[in-house]
Order: sequence, then structure tokens, then C-alpha cells
Amino acid sequence: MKKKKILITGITGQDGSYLAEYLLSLGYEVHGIVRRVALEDPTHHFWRLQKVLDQLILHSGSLESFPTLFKIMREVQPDECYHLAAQSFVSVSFEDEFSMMQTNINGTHYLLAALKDACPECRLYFAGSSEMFGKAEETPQRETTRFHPRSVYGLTKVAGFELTRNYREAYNLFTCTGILFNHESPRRGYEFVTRKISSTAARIKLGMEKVMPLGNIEAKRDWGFAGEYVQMMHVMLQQDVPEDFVVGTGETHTVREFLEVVFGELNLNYQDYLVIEKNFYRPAEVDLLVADPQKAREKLGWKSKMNFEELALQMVRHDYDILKKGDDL
Ligand code: G4F
Repeated sequence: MKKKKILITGITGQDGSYLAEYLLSLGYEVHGIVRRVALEDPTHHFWRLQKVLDQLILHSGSLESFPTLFKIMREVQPDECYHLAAQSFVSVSFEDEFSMMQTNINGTHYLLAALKDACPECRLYFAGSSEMFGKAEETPQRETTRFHPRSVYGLTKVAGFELTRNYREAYNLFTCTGILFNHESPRRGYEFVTRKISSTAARIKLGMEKVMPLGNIEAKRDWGFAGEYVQMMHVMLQQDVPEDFVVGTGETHTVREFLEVVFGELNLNYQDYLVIEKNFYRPAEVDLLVADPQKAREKLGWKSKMNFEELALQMVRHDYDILKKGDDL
């Protein structure tokens, strides 16, 4: 039987790498779009894909170019496309709003247009975000909760969500959005708060660092394990009808609690190292996010397995073990 073909944008990131591994394990032919600079410097850009790199088919392309996306779509003719690529660090959206708007909104629009013209049978998953809820009007947040983004990043995700819905309705395409709450892992980028804490705590324990600089540690997030969440992306595209789903654990915790678990695991008291720095505060914060994943539970069979504490422990043990061996993170 012919292998199903998959195309992933953002394949070099945390979610892209877990998704690629998962889909290869299901027997798919996995293609990825990567920037030319990544192909020129694979050691630096492909570390998350090391396990499966030789099984992937990579195409040089950029979200900023409609012709390139169209050409790749036409040549690959994927059965499913997972659009994960984006500028995804919320803080940056306050510093470089215009570039984030450009990449995230136009990139999604170009990809949808390329899909419609070059490969309309392909099913598309768009990576939405709980940042779309922002200053949420109800708790927990579900698919029907009104969006009130608090950053340009959140705003670009709302635009992507609406574009995805509009292409579904206007052109009868199978396109849907997963509204994923924060999902972390040892592959998380170091700029995000969980990985910043796990890596810095490990360095402090080993005498390589002295302080833990942070911003608002009272912010609450619904944190789950990225390796599980990518499986839901796949399940969403196997439904009979395209629909949008919220995916999260249904639990919320503060950044402070994450600090406690991580530093506690290393027999340290985070208060001895914590330095609150104003520049890590955001001009507009999202104070509280927590998912109501009932729809995903009922229709997709979703249930998060790794809890908050296990996730934090997994991350800090990973970072500590690597640094202790003398390797760099
Ligand atoms: O780890 P964060 O930067 O993640 P954030 O902003 O919640 O966004 C992440 O999750 C979204 C899903 O809801 C994704 F769409 C998005 O792409 C990204 O993956 O910050 C978490 C919280 C914030 O409230 C922030 O103000 O931690 C607080 N925080 C406190 N000190 C800090 C810091 N965040 C960072 N990155 N660095 C700090 O020093």
C-alpha cells in the first residue's frame, strides 16, 4: 500500500520533532519545510531531529514566500499538512511586532492559499494557542470562550485561526485548529520559562550559575507534555469532519510552583537564588490559563498522562544529567 505523505512546517522545533518521530512510527512518509540557513548549519538547527534525520525528506523554503510554498505543495502532494512554524516566543511579540505579524499571519495565509490551489485534498492542522484567550472571560477556557489576546503573538494566532476556519467554510477544505495550552519537554527552547528554570537550576546546582532571574512568577499556566500533545494533532486530522479542539490538562499552576518542584529536586531552595527583574515582565500579561478539554476527551479520546510534577522533574533531571556529564545543553 502507498505510504501516506505528511508535510510539516516547523519540523525542527519541539513539536515538529516529536510529531515527525510519531508519524514515522506510524509508517508515514514525512516531509519537512526548513529554512535554507538550517540546511547550511544542520548541527545547530537539527539537534531535536537527530534520531530520525536520515528518514526525513527536507525541503528548503520559507513561510514568507508563497511561490516556494506552492511549489513544495504541488511537488509533494501531501495527504496531511501540519502547520507548526511560527515566531512563537510571546515576549518577542512586544519587541518586534511587525516581523511577527508578517511571519505568522502571512505565512499561514500563504500556506492555506497554496493548499487550496495546489493540493486541495490535503488535510491541514493549524497550531493555535491558548494565548488566543488572553484575558480570558471565563475559566476554564473551552472552544467557545471568546478570544481576547494580550500580545501580538496571540493576535496572530487568532488571525490564523480565523483564516483556517474561513478556508474551511469558503473552499470546503479539511482544515482545523488545535488550541493547545502550554506544552513543554526537554526539547523546549531555553527562552521559555520552564526550560529557563530547569536549565538554570541545574547550572546553579553544579556551580555554573549563581542566580535565577525571572519576571512574573505568579502567572498561572496549564502545562502538559509536548510528546503527548502532538498525537492529538494527528487524531484531529483523522476525524470525519474538520473541527477545532482545545487540548490541555485541565490543571493550572504558577511559575512559582514550577520553581519549587525543580529546585526541590536538586535539594535547593529557589528563594536563595531568585532575582525578580522588571525587564522579564510583559507590558500585558496573561494571568491565568486553564483548559476545559472536555470536547477533546469525548470526541478524540484525549487524556493527559504526564502530570505537572512529573513534567518538571523530567525536565530538570534531563538538564542536570547532561551538564553533570560535562556536555553542554
Ligand atoms: O514560558 P512562557 O514564555 O510561555 P507563554 O508566554 O505562556 O507562551 C507559550 O505557550 C503558549 C501556549 O499557551 C504558546 F502559544 C506560546 O508559543 C508559548 O509556547 O511564559 C509563561 C509565563 C508567562 O506568564 C511569563 O510572564 O511565565 C512568565 N515568566 C516569568 N518570568 C517568564 C519569565 N517567561 C519567560 N519566558 N521568561 C521569564 O523570565
